[in-house]
Parts: sequence; structure tokens; C-alpha cells
Amino acid sequence: MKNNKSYGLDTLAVHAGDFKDAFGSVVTPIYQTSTFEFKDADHGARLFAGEEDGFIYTRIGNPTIRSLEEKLATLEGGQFGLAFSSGMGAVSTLFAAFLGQGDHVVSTAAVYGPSRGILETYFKKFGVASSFVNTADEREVEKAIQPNTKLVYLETPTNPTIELTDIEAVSSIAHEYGIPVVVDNTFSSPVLQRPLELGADIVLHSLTKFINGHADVVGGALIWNKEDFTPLLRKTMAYFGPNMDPHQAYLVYRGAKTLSLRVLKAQENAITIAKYLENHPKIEWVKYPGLKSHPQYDLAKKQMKGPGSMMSFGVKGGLEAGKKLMNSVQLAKLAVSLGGVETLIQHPASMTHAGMSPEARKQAGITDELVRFSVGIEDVDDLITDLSQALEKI
Ligand code: LCS
Repeated sequence: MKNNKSYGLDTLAVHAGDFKDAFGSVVTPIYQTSTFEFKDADHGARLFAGEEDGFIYTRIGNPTIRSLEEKLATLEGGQFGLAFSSGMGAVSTLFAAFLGQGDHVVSTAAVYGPSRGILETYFKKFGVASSFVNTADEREVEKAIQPNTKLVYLETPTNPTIELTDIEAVSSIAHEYGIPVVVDNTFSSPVLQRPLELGADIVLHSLTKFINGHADVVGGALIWNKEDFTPLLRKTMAYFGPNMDPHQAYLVYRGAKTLSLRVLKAQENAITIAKYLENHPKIEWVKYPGLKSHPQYDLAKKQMKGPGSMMSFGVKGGLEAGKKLMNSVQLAKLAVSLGGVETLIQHPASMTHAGMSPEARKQAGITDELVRFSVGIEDVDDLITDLSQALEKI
């Protein structure tokens, strides 16, 4: 199917990126090849010169990977996409492409730990400065912008504090200064939030999460509209080599076909679970954009089609009580990652965000008692029974 904008998101999730091969294969085949034969020497030269479209070498591009890139770009409402070996492959390529010595980046404080860590360690080593601010307040973004700011990097909702940034408001501020805006859309997926339509310039995904959705592949992606970014991002990826593998692309392509079904079912479960937890006497607080108690409930309604299935909460009794809960659940699995069909629970301060300094965690609002819950697509009654028996043990 050629990407047809008149189709709905579910149709596009199933079909966008498909192409006809010589045998009429209904499913995009896995082109498990590292290199591609040229028709003749001039053909090879034309491909290298970018004068003709085609494939050269899988680190630079591959038909299975391209199919996935087209599907993802279509779902996000973008023109171009690049798939990576991991979400961090996408993050590091993005920063390497846009930031150089003497440059500065403004980022959401509470981003995924390694997305912050790579700026605070490696990019700092290469002479890139960064400011981590509460982007939920767009005035903080404007205050942090410097003459050398080259990128505004947002994550919304944030991992794991579930805070939102107004993408439209921050994009219009950043654009006044000519600065591109990137949104890590991992927690929402294009089913619930489409940052390019809200003014962002680039969308980033850890495909490992909702888009693949089955906790069996690690992957990442960048999606954008501006043609100028294409040679820059492609070249950076081809030089550094964090490209996706064709088999990995095939699995993510397959997973993405059921994206809405999974995201919407998990969200339905999460709405029920968040209300259950909020009313539970052993729970101190719950942070979930679908609850009226979320400070940005109105913003969630404005920029997201739904609150998703990620939440964080604190158990009365703090860290020790939270640990007891994590050790007592039987159906939910105690594991990092998120956005899969299975429900996962984890403790960010000692796991996903342990690499951040205690000061950075404090600034980002990642308190020691915070428990993160990624709701899956199981029967919601079973999940509540599981939480209930675990909470009784505290
Ligand atoms: N962005 C966000 C929002 C993430 O949650 C992650 C991974 C990444 C980027 C990096 O993607 P990866 O390289 O892992 O595909 N988040 C993880 C988490 O919360 N638990 O384990 C990984």
C-alpha cells in the first residue's frame, strides 16, 4: 500500500509500509542480507552518489527496515523515519547529529535515566552543555534557552514521574529562537499523542515498548518532516552504526500492526487500576493523567487522545512498603521496560534511574518510594486481585 493519508490509524498500522515483492508475499519479507548486488559499476556509483534510490549495505538501509520506517513515519504523521538498534541508539544519534562542541541543549529534567546520563557524561566530555528543567512550565524552557542552544529535548509523559509538557506551547517558544524540538513519544505512542501535529520537529521512540509491544525486541526510531534533517540523521546513523537489523525490523513491523488494540485495552485496564489504587487505604498517592488528581489533567485531555497505561504511585510506609508490594505481586512481573502486553512493576530509584545522581533524581521528582506500574492487557480483575493480595501483605 502506498501511504494514503485518507486511511485511519488502525488501517495504516496494519498496512503502511507494505510493498509488493516478486512473489506476492502478504507479509513484508525479511531481507536477511548485509549487502546488495549492483546492476553494474555505474549503478553502484549512482546509489552512492544518492542519484538513484536503492539499497547498498544494511548499515545504511535495507528493504525490511525501510518498510518499518515508512510504517512508523506514517503513524506519526511524518515524512521520514529511521529505525535504530535501540531507543538509546536513536537518542545518541540524535544528539550526535544536532550537538557539537560549544552547543547547549535544554531537556526535560525527568527523562529516561540514560537519555539524561548520556548528556551529563559523554556529551559533556565532548563540550556540549545541558540544562535540565521542569518543562511542564514552559517559562522554564524559555529561561534556560541560551544563544548556543541547538535543541529542546522533551519527554512527555515522563518516565517515571508521569509529568506532561505542553508540546504546542514549548514548540512555539523554541521556534521563536529557531531551535528544533524533539519529543520522546515512547509513553503514548502515536495512538494517543502525535507530537509532529502539535508543532514538534522530531519524534523519538523506544520501539521496545508499545510499538513492538511484546517484550521480545529492543529498538528505536526517529521520525520527522523537514527534508534538511534527512541527510544529517542518515549520515550520523551510517557513521556510528546503531542501525536496526532486518529480523528485528520484521518483528517490530509485526508488533506495530496491533498497536491500537493493545494500547487501548491496556489503557482501559489502567483507568480501572488507577481508580482502585487511588481509593486504597495503603496507597499514599497515584500519578496518572487519567485521574482528576493529576495536576495536568486538563493538558492531558488537550494534547493526548487518552491517558495511556503508565502510572506511578507511592505506598504508605515508603520504600520498604513499596518493596514488599513488588516482592508480593504474583501476576505482575518485577522487571524493567514497559508497554508490553504483560503488566510490569519496578522501582526506578534503584533500577531504571539508578544511574542518575541522587541530586538529579531529587530534581526530577523521582522519590525513593516511587513505584512504576506498566499495565498490560490481562483481565483487569486478575490484576486487581493480584494487587489486592500484595497490598494486604504490607
Ligand atoms: N525513552 C524512554 C522514554 C524510555 O523509557 C527508554 C527505555 C528509552 C528511551 C531507551 O530505549 P531502549 O534503548 O531501552 O529501547 N526505558 C526503559 C525503562 O523504563 N525500563 O527499561 C528500559
